[in-house]
Amino acid sequence: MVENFSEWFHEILDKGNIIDSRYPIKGMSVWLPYGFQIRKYTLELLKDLFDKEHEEVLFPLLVPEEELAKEGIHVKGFEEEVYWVTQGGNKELNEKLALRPTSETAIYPMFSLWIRSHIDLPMKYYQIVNTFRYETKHTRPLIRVREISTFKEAHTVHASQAECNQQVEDAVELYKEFFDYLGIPYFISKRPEWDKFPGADYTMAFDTLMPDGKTLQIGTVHNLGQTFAKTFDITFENEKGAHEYAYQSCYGLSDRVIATIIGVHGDEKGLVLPPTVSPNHLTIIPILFKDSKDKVLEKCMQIKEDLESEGIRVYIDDRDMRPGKKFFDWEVKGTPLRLEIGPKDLENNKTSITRRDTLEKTELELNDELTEAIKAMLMTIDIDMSSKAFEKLENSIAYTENIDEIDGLIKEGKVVAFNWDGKNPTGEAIEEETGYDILGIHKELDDASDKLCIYSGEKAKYLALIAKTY
Ligand code: 5CA
Repeated sequence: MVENFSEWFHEILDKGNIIDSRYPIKGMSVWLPYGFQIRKYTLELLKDLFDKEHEEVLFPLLVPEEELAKEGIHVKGFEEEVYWVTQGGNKELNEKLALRPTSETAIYPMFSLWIRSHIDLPMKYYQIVNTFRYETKHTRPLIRVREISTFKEAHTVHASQAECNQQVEDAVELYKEFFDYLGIPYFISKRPEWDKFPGADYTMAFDTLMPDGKTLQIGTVHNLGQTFAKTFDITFENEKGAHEYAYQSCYGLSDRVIATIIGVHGDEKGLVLPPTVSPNHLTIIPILFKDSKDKVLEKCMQIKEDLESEGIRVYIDDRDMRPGKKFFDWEVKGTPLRLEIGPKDLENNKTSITRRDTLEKTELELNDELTEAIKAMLMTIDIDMSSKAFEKLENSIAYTENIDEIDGLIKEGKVVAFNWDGKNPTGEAIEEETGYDILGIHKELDDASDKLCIYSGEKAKYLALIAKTY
């Protein structure tokens, strides 16, 4: 799988009924029913986290050229990626309209109308929409797409820089919680200057490691300071009656979350879904023979009802086909637990359950304790999948003080930690010399530290990470 991650990934998207990327526009795909359900449960999880402190809104897809062009640095960052609508029917439009690549320029003119006083703040909105980016790098389903079909973007406005900085920290915590629920391990780094979001003061990024040894940016939190407020005239009257520009943050996740669930947890047999987002927690495969069919199915229904009353999602696969084929199907689809039950099991009052993550088979009594036993198994799967993934990520970090070792380590599948003086020219020279990307600042070094920058030999300020990235 590691050698052939790309092939494996495409095969899983197809066999797992996740998405069909044969849609006749490059970089755009169709969500299939099973994939759509995984997407749905993932969104539910995120919405639950957002809804505690954010309110959901929905802005239009189109952005007038005038608004998009307002924030100079921002528009420069996106100008080569914007899709334009120039005609309505046969008529040329008076003003070109952009398909949002992200929604700052759609949302902030409205913030300018809505925000008047410190009483209106903080404002914390989010929306889940599709965004469009004419990516010029090699497109890959879910990973680098031209229609991001599930863009979760939050935009917040605050009355002080301190509160805004706190929001950035809170957003990082929120994303940590979200990825923890999914058992997706991450590195958090402060992106280097040259790689921050266009228009932001600074960007905090989450990266995970994919099975091919490349890191994937799976989420970003941006501190926008007052830059956009100045451009879009977002002001408020503070407690002293003076007018001030507001402070803003924004943060986003994309379809990459699903790509990571697939890539991080999957194995050579297919998907391995964390229970939290799996369409079925447990799939029952009845072993059916003509004379005992009704009895077996009746038992299956009873088990299903018992489990569903405890919030466990159950599917009975009673298709008319060989059980072996069904086992194989559900292995590919990564259902966390598979329960088999046939006439013999009914006689012995037993059933066997197989865990997808470890492929371990356990016999259980068909009694009142079955539901509790299954609940406990799901919890164990959740914990085990997560620790396995986090452990793998931690073991992938290698430290070096010799720039010549970076290439070899990355080729072994490592993410490399090194000491950096934090200066832009040094960072860019390191990227140039190694051919890899600096993810950013992993940790600040102690003032008393005597570590030297791997490139300049000057006193190092940070422990930074460098990797082969998507
Ligand atoms: N407005 C901000 C925050 S909402 C923003 O657009 N940030 S971003 O450009 O960094 O995008 C947010 C996240 O979307 C990125 O961290 C990355 O994980 C994901 N992403 C960006 N471009 C693509 C793409 N073409 N395909 C899939 N995911 C993408």
